[in-house]
Amino acid sequence: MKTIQTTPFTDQRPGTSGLRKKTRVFMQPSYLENFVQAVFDTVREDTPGGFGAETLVVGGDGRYYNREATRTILLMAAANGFGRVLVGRGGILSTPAVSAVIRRRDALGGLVLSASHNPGGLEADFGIKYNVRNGGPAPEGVTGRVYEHTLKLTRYLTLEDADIDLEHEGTVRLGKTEVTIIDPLADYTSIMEELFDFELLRVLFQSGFRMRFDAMSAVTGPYARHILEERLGAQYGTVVNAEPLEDFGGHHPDPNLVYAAELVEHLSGVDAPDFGAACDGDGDRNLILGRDFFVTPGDSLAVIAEHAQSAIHGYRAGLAGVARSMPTSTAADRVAESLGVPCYETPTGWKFFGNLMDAGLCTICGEESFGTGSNHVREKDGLWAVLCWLSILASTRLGVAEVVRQHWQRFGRSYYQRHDYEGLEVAAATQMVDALRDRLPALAGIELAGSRVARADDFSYTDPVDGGVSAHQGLRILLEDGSRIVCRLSGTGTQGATLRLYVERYLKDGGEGAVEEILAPLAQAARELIELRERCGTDVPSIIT
Ligand code: G16
Repeated sequence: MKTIQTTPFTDQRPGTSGLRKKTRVFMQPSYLENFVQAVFDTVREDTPGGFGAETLVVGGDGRYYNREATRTILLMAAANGFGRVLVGRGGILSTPAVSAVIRRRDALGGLVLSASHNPGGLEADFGIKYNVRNGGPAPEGVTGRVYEHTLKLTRYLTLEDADIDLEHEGTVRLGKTEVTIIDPLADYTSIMEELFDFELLRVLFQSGFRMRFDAMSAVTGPYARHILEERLGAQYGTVVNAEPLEDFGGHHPDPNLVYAAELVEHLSGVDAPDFGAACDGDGDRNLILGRDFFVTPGDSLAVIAEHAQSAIHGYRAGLAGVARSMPTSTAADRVAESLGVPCYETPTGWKFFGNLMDAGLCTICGEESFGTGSNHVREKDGLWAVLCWLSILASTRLGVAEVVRQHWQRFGRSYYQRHDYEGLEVAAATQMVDALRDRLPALAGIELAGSRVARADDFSYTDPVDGGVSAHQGLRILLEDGSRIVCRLSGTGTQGATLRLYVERYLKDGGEGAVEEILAPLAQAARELIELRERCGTDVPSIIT
């Protein structure tokens, strides 16, 4: 065992979802080690019995530096006295699979190596986050303490280098620690089999139903091939870009209309498959498409909640509640109301759903950032969403567009867009948001986009389970006609600042309006209100989703 002297880095405060930086930043001597040691020091404070009887799970999305980081962590976990470490073969585990393994194997927690939907490679992004015993991302109380530890760290613990074979399943010893290389697919697939009626889905594929799943050269390739093609009998070749690559084939593994353009193109025209889907780098986000039809994440959440009890085996007992992040469209609220269950509004970040689920308050939850999930794990889960949709299509015998149109007919439609302005200068962007925050009290009553501001506030969340307060979670401008503008800075970017402007308008018009037209006045009002051009020199979004 070696004790290595180190000095703190001052930039290791976890963001929306762990620590994300450029890969080269992580590759600096001691950078990864310091953060991991800070996590272990924090977690040890909450583990009075020490780590000797505890299990740690380690896995990542296979991006550049995944393997090296995994080896570093294994040596450190052994030096820090963990009884057992479970690692996905090849260092691979999708983010929902890490959550599944933690829960099923009663682990203390896990380290997830991923920068999610951000590109991978030496010149791209890397990330790490700690998940706690419930399988979900560490709550703010824990990440805040991790940050404090990073600021005062003077040493980290590791072992003499050892040659660890990550490529074959089996168990080796590192000092007193048992390291087991596990099949990355097994625990996750078992959970999917418990939740979904695989026989029903096999019959769907036998009936000639065609789909295309784009794994974006990222971690879901092996999972989707195994479940969709090998277990459910989808035609071989249904899963494309199925080989996880260290640089995701040079692509941006973010499943939206821009970065999954090839899939969108494939789903257009009369010969297109019935159903299209994609997942992101680490497998927690999803994109759902019908033939010439895009399902917004807010609608996807609402439709899954609407059909869960009748169409999905694992939810036949009904839902305890629904939850969505504040900027996510309000479509799910209306479904929850019709089901007679509560709908919780949380800040952005999956970690906020964990407490609700642990307390049995919420079964299904989702976010505008292409994340949907349920209490089967404590992460959002891309393939789970795909299997939900397949189950809904199998049980309703309708197409994707028909399912959504029926939803709009019944509940009305939330026209919704998110406009991202990337690469802004950090100081200018921060001042811009601060300035709007200062003006919020004066906005009530003013005319905006053909309506009047009913209320404007800086969203603050009080966790209904532990009473914890998370303030400054996004500026909300609520109009009298039910429209909303939300504005916040991203907490997952690795370069400059990204402003997210979310616009929503609810209409009970059967849903046939043109989204751009309906939302253009709100989007323009949002840009003007925040003085985007004046303060940041641009008002052209980098991407609209
Ligand atoms: C993470 C979080 C999500 C959040 C998303 C975007 O997703 O887990 O809860 O919605 O980032 O966050 P932001 O708007 O702050 O960039 P992922 O898929 O990147 O882990």
